Amino acid sequence: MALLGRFLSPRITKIIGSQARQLSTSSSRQNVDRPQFPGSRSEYSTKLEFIKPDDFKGIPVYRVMNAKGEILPGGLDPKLDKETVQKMYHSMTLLNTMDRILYESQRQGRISFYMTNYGEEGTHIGSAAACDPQDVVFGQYREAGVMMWRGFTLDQFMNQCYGNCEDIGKGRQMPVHYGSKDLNFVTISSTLATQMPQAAGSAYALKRAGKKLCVICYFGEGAASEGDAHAAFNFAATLECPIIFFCRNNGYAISTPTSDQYRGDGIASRGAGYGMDTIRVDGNDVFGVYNATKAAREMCVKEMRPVLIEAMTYRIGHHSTSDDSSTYRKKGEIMSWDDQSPIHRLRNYMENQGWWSDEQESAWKEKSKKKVMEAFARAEKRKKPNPEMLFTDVYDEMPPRIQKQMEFMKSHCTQFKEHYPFDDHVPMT
Ligand SMILES: Cc1ncc(C[n+]2csc(CCOP(=O)(O)OP(=O)(O)O)c2C)c(N)n1
Ligand SMILES: [Mg+2]
Repeated sequence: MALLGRFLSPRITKIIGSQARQLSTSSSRQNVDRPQFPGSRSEYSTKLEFIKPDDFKGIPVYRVMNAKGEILPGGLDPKLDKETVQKMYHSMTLLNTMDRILYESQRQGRISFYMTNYGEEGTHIGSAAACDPQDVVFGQYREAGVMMWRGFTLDQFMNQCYGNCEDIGKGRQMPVHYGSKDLNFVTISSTLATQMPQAAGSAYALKRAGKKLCVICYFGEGAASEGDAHAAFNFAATLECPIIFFCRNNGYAISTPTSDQYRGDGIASRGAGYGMDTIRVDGNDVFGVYNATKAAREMCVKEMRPVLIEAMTYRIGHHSTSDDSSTYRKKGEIMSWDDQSPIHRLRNYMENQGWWSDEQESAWKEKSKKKVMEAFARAEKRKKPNPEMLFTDVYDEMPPRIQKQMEFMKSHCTQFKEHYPFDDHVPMT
């Protein structure tokens, strides 16, 4: 070093000196013999030992309220005001009523398809209430309650399911593929897990734009087996994106129970592997979900990093109207979960507070059913979209080849109009 110093400027000597000191500290670190491999943070061991998943206790399920609607000792009551709690209850029960009517309407052949949300109302409303309305939502398909909380109206739900001319998506999507730019809810794409890398990218964009907002990305435990889920987790973790990955673990991916889906401790156990803070929560405890999401949001927005929430719940309904769950699960199993319904729990809480009574319940039941039936009747009466809508909105200006196809469709349908009953459609131009 002294010899080198004679040939180098004092500044360079100083830099080399500090590097030499660093080297000697790292070699003294080497003396304690810590692994220096890039990509891990651990110690050496001479024990030939495999990590056994069963050696770990399962990840606990965070909850604050029991089935009787009582706040547990040590549990944090978020102390939401009466209006907010009643709004939560109204949304959860209105969602139930809407589900019943739209499910029946599919059975009667009035709409082509439907998916109910029974049993999962607590995950929707608890998480939606804890987010900022400007936070961007990416859903899977079973998150109608989140939209309802944000203000998607019964008419908007019904118009989408009927694919009528008032549908925001202009009747181009299957029922339940909702979306709303106004409500920052990205349109559903039910090809499993496609929303997840998109959500990570969107969170990265929010970060780059310096927004104090986050993305909340919902997905089922079944979708978590898709490659896209892993890509999304890793992108979000390495790029430190403000995103809440919200897993609705409802026990099934159509007919496949969780016992056949994975061998680890649910989805939460994967979070730490990606370097994400993670919590597992009782999805049937709306306040537990609220507290967990609120804390997760704060971490995302303040510290700019992703968080994983696994909300444990149960899918009470069939997967969709294309499924009959009686072929793969017992009625008793469903009944036992019905007793743990997030709706009953919240109602008990409200009654304990003196905020709800049997009279209020029956008045609300009647009122909410009427609201749903009226929206349903309005949606059914509306005309179907103009068939020309099939060709619009992909390009800002319609290219000549698409124009040609549209003209062909119009003349074909006019020539063979007896085969194309367009009377209940908005007329073509
Ligand atoms: C890529 C892809 N594969 C398969 C399907 C068919 N599919 C639709 S929903 C579903 C199960 C998803 O289960 P989960 O993610 O747990 O959500 P849940 O329906 O329970 O809410 C499957 C396999 C699909 N939509 N996309
Ligand atoms: Mg599932």
